[in-house]
Amino acid sequence: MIPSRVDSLLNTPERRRTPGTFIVLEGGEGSGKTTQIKRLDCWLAAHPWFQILQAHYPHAEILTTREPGGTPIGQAIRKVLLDQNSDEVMQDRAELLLYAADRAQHVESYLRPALIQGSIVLCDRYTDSTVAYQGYGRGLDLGLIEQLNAIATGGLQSDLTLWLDVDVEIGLQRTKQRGSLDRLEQASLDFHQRVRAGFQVLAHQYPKRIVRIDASLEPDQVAQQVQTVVMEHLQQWYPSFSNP
Ligand code: T5A
Repeated sequence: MIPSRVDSLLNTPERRRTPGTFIVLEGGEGSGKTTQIKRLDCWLAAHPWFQILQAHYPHAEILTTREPGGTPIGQAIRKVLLDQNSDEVMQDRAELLLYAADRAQHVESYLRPALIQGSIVLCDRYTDSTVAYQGYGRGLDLGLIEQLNAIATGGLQSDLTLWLDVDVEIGLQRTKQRGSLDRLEQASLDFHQRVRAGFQVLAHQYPKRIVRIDASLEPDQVAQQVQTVVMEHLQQWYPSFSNP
């Protein structure tokens, strides 16, 4: 079969053209992504491996960001997307396009420049969230989403995606305990079950890029799994930095 233009865009070995490393945390509501990104940031910054990276790339930093809302324009889009008090019902395709607009802005103005200067970028959600939420959750056409993701990212894929997997009801319970729920968190249990099933399909489809993490455990145990997987990958990507 001749690969489509979208296939060739998505298969671009983008990370080979940038010295940095792009790690994404994905998962359903309350899966602990924000908690684990903060921990991973601190752990990497204190790791001797990072000193070696900085010796090679003096401008390299460890940066954390998120979607939606990783840029000032993205923050305005995030407000519209998550507003639970709006009287107007947001249409599914409008929702999809807003996530794509946020991503296009994020990739060009923040992610790509950071990766070019050698940074390690830790991102809370990326393209797989759109497939899981708007594709499997809302039922929008997966081919359309794939095309839109390719346009929004210009082919920039994560080097590694950690899928923090937890039972939907446990995740939602965690978010409820934290306070009021946003527009997406208020969606039905069925919706969130379909989102989880979507992440399962993606992890099965892309076993090299997406690694499942058991996020039902205590935060320390989840962090331990995350660190193990990240270090294994860093050693593969930067073999000359091994055993610092
Ligand atoms: N979305 C996003 C789409 O529909 N399409 C897209 O393309 C994209 C990019 C984003 C929403 O947008 C949707 C998905 C989302 O609905 P958000 O506010 O960024 O909105 O929502 P989340 O990413 O889901 O962020 P949350 O903060 O709700 O969840 P996290 O980050 O996964 O969880 P965290 O770390 O904040 O933890 C939640 C609570 O659980 C506790 C924490 O202390 C906290 O109170 N906790 C644990 N408790 C027990 N055990 C553990 N292991 C725990 N880890 C954390």
